[in-house]
Amino acid sequence: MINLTINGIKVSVPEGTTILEAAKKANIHIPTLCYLDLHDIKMVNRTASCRVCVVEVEGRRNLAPACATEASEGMVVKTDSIRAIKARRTVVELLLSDHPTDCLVCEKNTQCQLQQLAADLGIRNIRYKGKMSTYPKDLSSESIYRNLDKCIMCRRCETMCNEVQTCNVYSAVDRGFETVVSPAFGLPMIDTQCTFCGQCVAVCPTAALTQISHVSKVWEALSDPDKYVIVQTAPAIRVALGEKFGMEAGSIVTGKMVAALKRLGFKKVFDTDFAADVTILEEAHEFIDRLQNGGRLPILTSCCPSWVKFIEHQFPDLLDIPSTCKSPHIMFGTIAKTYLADKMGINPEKIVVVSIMPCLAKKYEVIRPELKHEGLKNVDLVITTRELADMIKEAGIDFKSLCDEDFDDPLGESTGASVIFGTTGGVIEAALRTAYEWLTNKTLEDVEFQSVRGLDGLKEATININGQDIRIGVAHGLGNARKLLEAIQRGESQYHAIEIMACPGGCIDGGGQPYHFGNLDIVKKRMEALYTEDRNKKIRKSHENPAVKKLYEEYIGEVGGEKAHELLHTHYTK
Ligand code: HC0
Ligand code: SF4
Repeated sequence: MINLTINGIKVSVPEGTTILEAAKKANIHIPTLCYLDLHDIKMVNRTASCRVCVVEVEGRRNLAPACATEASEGMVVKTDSIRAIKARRTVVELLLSDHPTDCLVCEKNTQCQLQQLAADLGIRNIRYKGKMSTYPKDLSSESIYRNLDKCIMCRRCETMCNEVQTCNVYSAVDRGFETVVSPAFGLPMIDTQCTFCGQCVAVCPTAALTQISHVSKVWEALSDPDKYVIVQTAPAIRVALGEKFGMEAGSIVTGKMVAALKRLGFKKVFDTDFAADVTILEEAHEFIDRLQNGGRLPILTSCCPSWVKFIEHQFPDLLDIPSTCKSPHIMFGTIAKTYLADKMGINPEKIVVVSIMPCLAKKYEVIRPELKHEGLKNVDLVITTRELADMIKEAGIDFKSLCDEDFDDPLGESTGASVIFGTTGGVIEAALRTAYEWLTNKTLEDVEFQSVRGLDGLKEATININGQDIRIGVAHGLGNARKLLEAIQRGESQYHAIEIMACPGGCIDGGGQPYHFGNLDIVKKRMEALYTEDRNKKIRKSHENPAVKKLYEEYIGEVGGEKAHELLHTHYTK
């Protein structure tokens, strides 16, 4: 162990510990900006580029960045000396000297870590006046808005994209003041291998990276008397939306969310979970068919659009292995514009389907041409959890005091299996609940598969079905997915089925969720809340959902049949 003194307090830490981590252990706060430690998903951004965390170390002439300086035996550190505080203020003023000061109308207003730091340090004027950068804004995609004038070169996006997601979209280009973090050759995002996972947006401390907002289009649709605007909510929204209204992380706000959506003027409020149950029927059927008829294994889940884009770009030779199922929210859109439209006697052209998603890739997914049905987009508009919170605030709705309301019928009925889609491991757990019963004709008593739960990047389970060991793999985070795909390419994969979600943690930590800036305890609480929702459901297996059974009886016919394929399945392109 190493013994050092920080602000007069003696601290013992293991060798290799930084001053920043040692100070944390002694409950001493050193402000940081570029530094980000997402320990559970093995991402640490320690570029030491911002120098906000500088501290005084006795015997050293220069101040040291606490995030990148290891503690050593007998070290005496001062984090709160006048010299350290003054240097920190200067650093922040220099950062602000070429930063736009349009905070009042900034996308990140009140959520910006630079703004918060300036407030914490009591900065009231900026002594330096710098040249301002004027980069063109990148609005090329449906998902990600890049405004490099607000980039502070923390490089978190680069670490996230290159090391965790292994997509290698960003690197630092140019020199000196002109240096920016950008795709190669300054390409617009739409022309890169970006998967639109939004994880770079989730870690950006300022508004250099944010989402393309579709809020005004939703308001327009809601006020159009010729439109019939319905909404569906993804599993992960209900356990995160409350955070935007000051509620504890992991608060389950399903009923309040439904009530708020009704007040916003949506004609019907439905649940993506209903379609997740449909997905399980189709996916379990496809799995059993491949298993029994010598089809290509492992089968890969296909509900995460960012993951689908990743395999299309990076593993085009493996496009025959993902399930052909559309994602649940796209299935929902198809069902709404066919079955529901018929049932309610509404012209599908008048129906506007809005999805509330924790995800930025869903914004891109809905414009994929192969996901149109009879010339109509399945889903018209996607807004994120953050955008929904903005709308609720804009409408003046007192979210916390709302009384719970129920989803509408028939596309609002769901099971516990579908709600856990929102967390890593949940889709495959839901599929196993159904596949086991279909293959054995026995009741699965214990529906909880603990080994596929939790935040480990790669997880596995083996379940014996009719004497055969079925091996399951789970990966979240695209870097982990890459490992499983490379094993498949080498012919070394032992799995029969694999679930992949692009975002570390799954949708609960999607790029459209409330910002947590590295506090993975929040993600764990959202995860726990989904498992609580599952336990609270009367029905916990997708194939027992009565509204889904009725959909097949009245409209689709056989699971995996011709109509099911026409409506609920898709294909992939290189
Ligand atoms: Fe997900 Fe989904 S679970 S991708 O994570 O499968 O975004 O929450 O809505 O479609 O259901 C996201 C979350 C969804 C879909 C579902 C799947
Ligand atoms: Fe990389 Fe994902 Fe950001 Fe695209 S959205 S640049 S893939 S981290």
